[in-house]
Amino acid sequence: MTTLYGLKVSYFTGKMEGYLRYKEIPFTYRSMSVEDFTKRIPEKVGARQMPAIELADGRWMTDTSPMIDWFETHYPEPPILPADPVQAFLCRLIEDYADEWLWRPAMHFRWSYPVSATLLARQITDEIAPDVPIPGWLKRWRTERRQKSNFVDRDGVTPETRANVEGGYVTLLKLLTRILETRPFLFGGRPTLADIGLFGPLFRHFAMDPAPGVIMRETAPAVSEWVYRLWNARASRVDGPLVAGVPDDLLPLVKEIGETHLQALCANADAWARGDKSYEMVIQGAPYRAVPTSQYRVWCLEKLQERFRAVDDGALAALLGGQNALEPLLRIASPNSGYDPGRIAPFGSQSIPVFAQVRG
Ligand SMILES: N[C@@H](CCC(=O)N[C@@H](CS)C(=O)NCC(=O)O)C(=O)O
Repeated sequence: MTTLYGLKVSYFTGKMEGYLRYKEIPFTYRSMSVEDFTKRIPEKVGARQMPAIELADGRWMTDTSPMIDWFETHYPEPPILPADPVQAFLCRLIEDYADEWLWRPAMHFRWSYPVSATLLARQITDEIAPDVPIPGWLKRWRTERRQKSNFVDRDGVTPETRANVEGGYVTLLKLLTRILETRPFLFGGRPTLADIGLFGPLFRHFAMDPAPGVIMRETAPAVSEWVYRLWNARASRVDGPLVAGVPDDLLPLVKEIGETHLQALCANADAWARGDKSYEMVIQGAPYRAVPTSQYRVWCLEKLQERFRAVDDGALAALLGGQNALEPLLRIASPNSGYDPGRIAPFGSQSIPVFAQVRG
């Protein structure tokens, strides 16, 4: 049996569960213990991160994007990627934006607001560390401090960027509401990788956490409905057709990704090439400083460029160009992450986390 290790409040565990449930791939969920997270799983996969999967044959894997690609080769029907290569590329782009760019607002809304932080510190420690013999208040204090300092304070959230960090979430809700008013999922009648990618931040953080949750329920109920529609979707009964082509209502999302995530990927890849541990960037006018450089995110840009070049369709370049997203996608001539040269991800014991500098 496939065993998924994670936590019930975790961004990427939620993404993986959403995928496995929709595809009706049998699996058992196990809460990750502190021992799993800090020792057992890093020994198996390399990265200290969740989720991780142990297959029935004893092999381990991590990293949701390559894991989903691997499952797609074993459970191909119905495919999570559209047959239309332009739509498929947009799914990859939206997934990457959801995985990497929305991480910061998701962590900010969770850890900067006491109403969220208090609840989440309790939920996390109750699940990951029920038997650790130190007082509960100390476990919760340590968890809150670890998460806030690594993923908010040391990830560029400051008084100067806070409005941009929060505004990105509000913009996303507006853009998704327009799309979901006309169809159940981003590309039509069934989920694609675009929905699964967005599910990471939107389910376990933005819908479930108190501070962003109230914003979603009050201002974007169509998005709340989509979150739970996807959680309940099963391939054997949710099998509506996808739309033809790329509907106009998806274009503002591509533009938003070009202004935010792709700019950040370029700034990060430049810093990596210079050997800098952190970098500055201006996103939609907001000055982000001391953002930690991520080798993993250089790999993200490398993969996106590779996938773009594989499409070989002028229509895709025209679509991205029309939203100012082509230039940042291709700005860095050859991002060279040096990660996964043997193309063995999601397997192997050398996988890397998104941030190498996490403390605690
Ligand atoms: N690229 C990975 C990212 C996984 C990830 O970063 N997971 C978070 C929790 S949702 C984590 O374990 N972070 C490491 C930490 O907290 O130290 C994936 O797609 O699975």
